[in-house]
Amino acid sequence: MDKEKQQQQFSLHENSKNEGLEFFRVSHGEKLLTTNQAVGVSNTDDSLKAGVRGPTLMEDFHFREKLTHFDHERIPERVVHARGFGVHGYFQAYESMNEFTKAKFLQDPTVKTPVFVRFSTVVGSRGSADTVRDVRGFATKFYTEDGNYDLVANNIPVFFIQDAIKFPDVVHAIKPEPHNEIPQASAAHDTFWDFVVNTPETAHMIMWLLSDRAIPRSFRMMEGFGVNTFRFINDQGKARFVKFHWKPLLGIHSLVWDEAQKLAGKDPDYHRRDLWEAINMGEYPEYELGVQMLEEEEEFSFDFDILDPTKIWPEEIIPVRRIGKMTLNGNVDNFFAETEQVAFHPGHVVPGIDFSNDPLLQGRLFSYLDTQLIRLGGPNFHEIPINRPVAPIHNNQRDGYHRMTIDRGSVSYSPNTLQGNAPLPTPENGYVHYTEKVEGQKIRQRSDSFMDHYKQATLFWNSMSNAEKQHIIEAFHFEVGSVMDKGIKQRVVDMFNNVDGQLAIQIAAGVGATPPSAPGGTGVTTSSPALSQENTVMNPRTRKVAILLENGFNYQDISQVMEALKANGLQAEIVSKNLGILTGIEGQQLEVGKNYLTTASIKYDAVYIPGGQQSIKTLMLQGDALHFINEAFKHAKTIGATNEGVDLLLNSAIQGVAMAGTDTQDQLITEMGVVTIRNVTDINTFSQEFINLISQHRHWIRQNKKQMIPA
Ligand code: HDE
Repeated sequence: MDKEKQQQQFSLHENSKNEGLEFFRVSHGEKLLTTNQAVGVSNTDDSLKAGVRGPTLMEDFHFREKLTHFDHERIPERVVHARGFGVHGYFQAYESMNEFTKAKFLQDPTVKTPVFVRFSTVVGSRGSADTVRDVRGFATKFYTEDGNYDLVANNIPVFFIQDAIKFPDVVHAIKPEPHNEIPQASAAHDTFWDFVVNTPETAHMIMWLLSDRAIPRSFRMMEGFGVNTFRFINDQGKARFVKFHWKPLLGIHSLVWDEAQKLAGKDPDYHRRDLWEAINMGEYPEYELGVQMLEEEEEFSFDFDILDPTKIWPEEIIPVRRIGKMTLNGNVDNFFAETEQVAFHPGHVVPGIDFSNDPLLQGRLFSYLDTQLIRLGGPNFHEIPINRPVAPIHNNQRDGYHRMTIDRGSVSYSPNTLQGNAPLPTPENGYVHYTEKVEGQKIRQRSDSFMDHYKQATLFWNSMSNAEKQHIIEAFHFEVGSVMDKGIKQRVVDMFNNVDGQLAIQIAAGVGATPPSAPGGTGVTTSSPALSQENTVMNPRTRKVAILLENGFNYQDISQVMEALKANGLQAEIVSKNLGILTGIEGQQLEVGKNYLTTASIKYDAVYIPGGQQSIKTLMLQGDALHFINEAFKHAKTIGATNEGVDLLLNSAIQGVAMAGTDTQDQLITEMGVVTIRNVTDINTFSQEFINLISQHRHWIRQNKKQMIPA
């Protein structure tokens, strides 16, 4: 690397990581084919043979190189979080956090620190589906001027276990069962629930895992949580406990279970495609970085232990302060080079951020480097372009597999006089571990303060809306209903009776177990509004609307709605029986985006049916179109129809559930998230109402009607 390139790489600005990567990027278009030794290749389709029908010759170095490289082009997938998707971006602080931390990237609001984020699922293999019920990983690497800082977070704020020594157990239990490798990417099997009923500390996390949080609508619409307790250290050396949060500006939104399952088949790449497309369109996802801070003296002020990773710090008690914003604005050039090879580690901290004694965090500090040594094949993976800090590296570490750096000179030890003892430690600026006082006997024991496993699970349950509660019960019915062992099912009921009596009764009813005999619950009656998705930001931007259309459509209807959708940042796509061009009543032409084979209602947030007698007549005869509407209704999505379009809804299963009076009246009617209007040319009020309904995400008022809809 020449000096000029080096300089560029080390000056910190929004683009400094990108510039560092530029050095390694290669394009192959309009280039001549060579071997890895840069020798020109004359033919890559026929191996060198002794006679046209004879055996292949060993001396065919091009054949050998091509096959050998291919034979070795897989590396082990991550033991957890194997399936992921990475994107570039930058972070900018809102204000200086100097009072609390000396971390450089949190000092100057004019500085844009480059980041790389990898979202992931935990349980499934690399090729598994995106929309499975699972925790999502949300790992961020900040390339700061003081070195790399990794915030290795999840979208759920608590964890299954309290001590890292149990991590192999929980992962073995939840992964596919070892004898037959079934099921893929799912907790719905005996070994996992066997572990749960034998491990009461999982109760709180299970409530989150079975809630809507575990089936996000988009990576762009979920929170991130550092889970473990860390420390902020300021330049006077004062420490405070801190928990990290990411808050998505689009709000927190989820799929429904039936939709998530169907998407897993129809579009296993649903989440990565959503993120890829949003970034390509310039709709950059944004997340605010939030911190909850506690003074050291407050360590014992709560009825939970602040070091216990199965507990949240309720936001109403310890507020989240939003201290900056991350914008994700760049897709990768190469999935393997960037997303697959990136290596995160909660132990990658910078001065100003330190650890706590959270026993889960302590174990994590060992595990990440250890797993990466084998996954990335040796100790030099920090030299892989995506992992390189933008700040310079100088030390006496040498050699090992895949060493790229050419370290000059004879000195690779310290102390030395030959090089003036360089590279020199810097006591003033270098990382100094917080001088926490610790004393105690060596002991394998859990602290008594970690022993309550149910109170916050009750708090979570209390905080859910009726619809969210219903989803959790249905998730129990699916997950525990998939368990074969009757004893385990019964123990699930008994265990969750400790959380809430009604919950346990309802679980029992769906899984064929006996309702609990003892009264349930913890006595906790409070709730935390921050936990319910019902209280999140409602924003229609980037939502996708399917427009069902055939020849003979009313152009006036569709053009007005499409314009309004575009003006509000929503996406519209025409769906029809066949791809190609459709013609309106007055000859206007529109291109079909998808047919019923290449898409489905589950890939949209809303459905619109414009008027046009002929178009509607054709649609009425299409089972696919009616199914599309029924399914969208069942999944609680916004549905809109104008003029003759209303007749199509009256032909669907919605009729009788949510269409009272629609066939006779002309004015705008909204019922259960279905909006209609007839006999009008100006449908501006309709468009506004339609968008307003879409911004509400889903209409749970239909919750009890969904059984009536055949879809
Ligand atoms: Fe991880 N975790 N983890 N984890 N984790 C890994 O590291 C581990 C935990 C998280 O996109 C592994 O490089 C232990 C909590 C994310 O590359 C491994 C324990 C949280 C990712 C590992 C935990 C996480 C990982 C596997 C309990 C949320 C994906 C591959 C003591 C705060 C990062 C790898 C990426 C990955 C160990 C628990 C988040 C094996 C031992 C809690 C987002 O080292």
